[in-house]
Amino acid sequence: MLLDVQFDGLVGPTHNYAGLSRGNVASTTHGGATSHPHAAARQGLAKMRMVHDLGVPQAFLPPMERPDLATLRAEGLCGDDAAVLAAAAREHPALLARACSASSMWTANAATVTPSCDSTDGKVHVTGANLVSKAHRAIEGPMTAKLLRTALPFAVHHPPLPADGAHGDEGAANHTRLQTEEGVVHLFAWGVDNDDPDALKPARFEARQTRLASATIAQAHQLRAQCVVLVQQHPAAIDAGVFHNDVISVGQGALLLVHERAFVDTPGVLEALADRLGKAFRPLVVTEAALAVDEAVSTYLFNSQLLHTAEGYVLICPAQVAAHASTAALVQQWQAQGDLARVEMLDLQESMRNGGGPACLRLRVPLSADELKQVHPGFRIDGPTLDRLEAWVDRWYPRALDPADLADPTLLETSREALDALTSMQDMGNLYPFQH
Ligand code: SUG
Repeated sequence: MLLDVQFDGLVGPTHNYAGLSRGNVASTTHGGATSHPHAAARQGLAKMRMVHDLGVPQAFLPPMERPDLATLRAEGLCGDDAAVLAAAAREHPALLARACSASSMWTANAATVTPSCDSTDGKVHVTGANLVSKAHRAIEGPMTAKLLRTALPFAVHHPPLPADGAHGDEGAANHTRLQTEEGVVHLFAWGVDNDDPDALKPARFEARQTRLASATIAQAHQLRAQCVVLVQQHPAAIDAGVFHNDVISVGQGALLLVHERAFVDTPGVLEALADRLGKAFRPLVVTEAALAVDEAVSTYLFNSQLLHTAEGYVLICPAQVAAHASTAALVQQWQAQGDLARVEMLDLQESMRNGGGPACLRLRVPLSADELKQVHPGFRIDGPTLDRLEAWVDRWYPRALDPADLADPTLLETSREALDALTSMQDMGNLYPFQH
């Protein structure tokens, strides 16, 4: 049996809003606002506790070190850490913002993962995302690789795709694995095809995932051709703020929640999926009349976390879904007709203000029971670990943070002490460059 391990990003002590993600409405709206790292981390941990209590295996990836001094030094800033921070704040504020981004918390973008039962060599395959379309995210690659190699030592780890415009890869945010008794599908959604001059393109915002990146990963992971479905995101949806496909569809097992305007040819996509998955495939299609795409973006209904549990499908929604009449009615209807066993609402406001909902905060790693035993124990979550992590957050995290605080060398020092305490508490070894 396959277990969908949920690897959540643990929010870091310098969680902040820098308005760095053009095309992501929440990020650009909240740039410069005061953030609340302690509340942000506790909200993320509350979600992990809920998932763990539902009987779904939960794990986490520790925060990256931010500010990332290596990014600043690579741009020629020198001197001790305090001098580098001061020079960056004074002369290169945009660079400093990039080096401080909270973005590694959204682990749905960390990688694409294939379970061993779907690859022809019978191995788990992992490709870390290159995230080249955003400068503040492109710096995550090396640390992501280190974390995933440490957490999943038994998997085949592929290097990120080349960091060029042809291979823009955003990880699992554009990838969904569906399964019924009849078949398995890996649905790869891409936004731009540089090899096809006639393919539609968004007019306002750039598409982040290229077709070539999706196709290359499907091949490198040795997915059987009949399992792979490559589809184009609707350019109009990208222009309305659907910067990743997981803002407009979410699937798990036999169930797919999807907006009718998610893809260029949504009926064709559903037909291709039904062909492979058979009668058990259950698409729940939301029409524009029931919910406009921009309402899907503002509520993040489709970024809810869909889990297959012993009691059936459970949907963990951001609180915004309960507060909006149309989305509240939709989830009620899905529950009433028996598609969902349970719906939960969670306050994830601190993440939502940067465009990250419940599904952005987790990377699904489907493993066999035997593989799950080989996950590094320091990354696994259980009740006592959650208690320890909460106490650790309470001890180290600032309650409020303004963008100007990010250049404070004391904040860097305290954050490093916190990360050092985390790796020794979890017996993770020396993960961070500052520990070497
Ligand atoms: O890449 N926001 C992230 C949000 C990622 C959401 N992930 C998924 N949909 N899977 C992004 O746009 C904002 C950072 C800032 O502005 O401070 C940011 O990077």
